[in-house]
Amino acid sequence: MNRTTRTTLAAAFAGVASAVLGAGVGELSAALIAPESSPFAAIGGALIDAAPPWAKDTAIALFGTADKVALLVGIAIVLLAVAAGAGILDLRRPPWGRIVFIVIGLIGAVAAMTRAQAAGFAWLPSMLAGAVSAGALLLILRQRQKTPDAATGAPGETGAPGETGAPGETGAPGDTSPSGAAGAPDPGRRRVLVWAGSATALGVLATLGATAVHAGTRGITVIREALRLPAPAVAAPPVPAAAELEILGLAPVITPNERFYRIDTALVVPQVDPATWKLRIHGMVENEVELTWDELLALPLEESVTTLACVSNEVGGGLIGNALWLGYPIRELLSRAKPTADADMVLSRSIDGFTASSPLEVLTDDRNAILAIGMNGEPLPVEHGFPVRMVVPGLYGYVSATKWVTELEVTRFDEQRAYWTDRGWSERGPIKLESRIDVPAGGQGLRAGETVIAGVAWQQQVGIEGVEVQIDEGEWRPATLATAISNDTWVQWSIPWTAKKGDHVLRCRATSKAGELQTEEEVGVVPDGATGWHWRTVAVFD
Ligand SMILES: Nc1nc2c(c(=O)[nH]1)N[C@H]1C(S)=C(S)[C@@H](COP(=O)(O)O)O[C@H]1N2
Ligand SMILES: [Mo]
Repeated sequence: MNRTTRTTLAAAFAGVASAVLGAGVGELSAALIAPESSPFAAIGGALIDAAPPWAKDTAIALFGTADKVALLVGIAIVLLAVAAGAGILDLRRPPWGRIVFIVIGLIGAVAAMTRAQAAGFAWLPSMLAGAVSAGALLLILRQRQKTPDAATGAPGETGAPGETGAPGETGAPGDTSPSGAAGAPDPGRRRVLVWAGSATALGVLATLGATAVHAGTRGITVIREALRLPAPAVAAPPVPAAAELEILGLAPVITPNERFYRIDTALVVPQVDPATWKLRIHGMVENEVELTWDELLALPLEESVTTLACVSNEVGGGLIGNALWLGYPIRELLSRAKPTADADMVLSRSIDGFTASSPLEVLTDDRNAILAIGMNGEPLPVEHGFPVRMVVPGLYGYVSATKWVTELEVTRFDEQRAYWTDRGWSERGPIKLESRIDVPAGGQGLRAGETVIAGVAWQQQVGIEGVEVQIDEGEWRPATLATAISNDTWVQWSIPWTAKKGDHVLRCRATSKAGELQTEEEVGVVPDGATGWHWRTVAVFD
């Protein structure tokens, strides 16, 4: 490796080190001021909102519910590559590398300020990150230019005005080393490496500090854990014992909170204090209504079991769960607000700016469309919308299940558009009739002999009449349904199978209580939910 290459690599390292330090300082300051203003969260959040319609789909298909981690890792990789480039740029064309860092800081600041929850100082962490990166790059690259004497002298010397005339400023990397011969040890480069290494270590420390601050100030988690839910005025009937088939590998009929899928656009989970939470019902109403947490808790709350499903759930996918919810009927609140006759939609808005469009009639008919505060006997988990979310049987989550909800605007479909409608998804999202095979697990070998095929089926608000199973090209045979909790929940099903040696294809299809047969036609999740029969192949051994 010749000297120019080594100097270039050292400059790239200087760029990366400066970025790590800047990002660490940015994250730490954000953790101290306001978590939503984290430079990473702000840029990531802006990217999520700006992403083209197919991107969410692809991200979920590739990474599932780890899509956010994947996004952050992606941002980090891109930033590190840009930072390495900035280091080299600053070596060759000072001060352009530093300008790159300042510009990235500005982008982060703008992103942070335009987030829905932006606090007054939202720009600060990103600007700090940009400024610290630029300053660090200047300091690190300067180490190259000091004469050996200056290096052993007072540290304050680095700011000496004479530096502007240093040889390094000419922009020719080969000329910058104070030591002449190629291949000879280069104390300037060594100093660059030492300073860059120290900056990296400091940056990592600051990032760890930010993590520690997050862990230490989990105020909302503490508040949530101290909460006691009021007893329901209307309790749900106990889940019938016959609703749970208890087959290994089959999704339990009630999904435990920690196994419940999570889908949202929030990179940083909104931290909403119930003490300051308020719901505002406004728009095309005769009376604006405001509701505080204490007022909500004082209302007669009702329990209901509802299966929530995501429109991005592929046939056979896991973006669906069933829980016991505790909440208050939205219909009662809307009857207080008195929507005007020409209103046909409610745009629910969460504290982070997400919006969902639900047909007004769905929120005013007699179904269990609720403002939920409890999930499976606990306050809502923070990532599932604490303290208050919506749950509406029969609609996909993206048009109904607003988490961290703070606003219901009564309006019209031809006047307002919701978050996902602007990104290519349908403005209405009734849940489609579907069924899924859980057992036997796909791709897994199976012993020949007596076994069982089992799964779940759902069409909220309608209910499931039956499920049929087909093995290879054989007859469709009716499965046995477990007892359904209600028409708003999925129902388990199973069918015995004498598995013979060889490869087999298993299919299932459901019929609804309205007499509809689940369609075989395979359509993708965009714009309003996937259809098709779920199938899987199994290899049966002796
Ligand atoms: N604030 C907010 N609420 C939201 C979303 C969101 O991105 N932000 N996503 C919706 C979607 S697409 C679904 S499927 C459900 C998922 O709810 P869960 O994460 O509790 O399973 O939340 C809905 N509520
Ligand atoms: Mo969703």
